Amino acid sequence: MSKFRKYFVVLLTAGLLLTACGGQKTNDVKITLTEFGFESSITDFKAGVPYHFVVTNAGSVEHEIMIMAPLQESQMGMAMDMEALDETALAMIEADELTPGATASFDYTFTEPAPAGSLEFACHTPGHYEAGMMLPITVK
Ligand SMILES: [Cu+2]
Repeated sequence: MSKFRKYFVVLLTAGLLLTACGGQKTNDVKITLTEFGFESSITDFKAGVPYHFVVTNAGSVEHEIMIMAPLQESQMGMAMDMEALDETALAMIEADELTPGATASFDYTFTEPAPAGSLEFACHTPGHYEAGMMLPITVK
């Protein structure tokens, strides 16, 4: 191998490593919960990108956050099975970790695109979703 070739291989390897690291970059998402709504620093996400969600409850009662499909009218109200609901969530932080003033975090990478209307942040503490505690998001 000539000197030039060795140099080229080193450059190529360095380039690949940089590209790999670039792909691993985690994006912080800041979310604030109130009565009754979500504020999020990002609502348009990209599939395959790792996100670090930092969630703060700025309200005065317990809240939770779930990433899931919007509920149908028929699923709302008292008949809702909380455990079945939890299983449909892509990711969540339960209410006991989000007491008033608390901050909790989780990491999540969306695996597939979600067009407008198919995914949202939602709080399913009884009555909150019905009070409007949801925020539509999209994934490209
Ligand atoms: Cu809530």
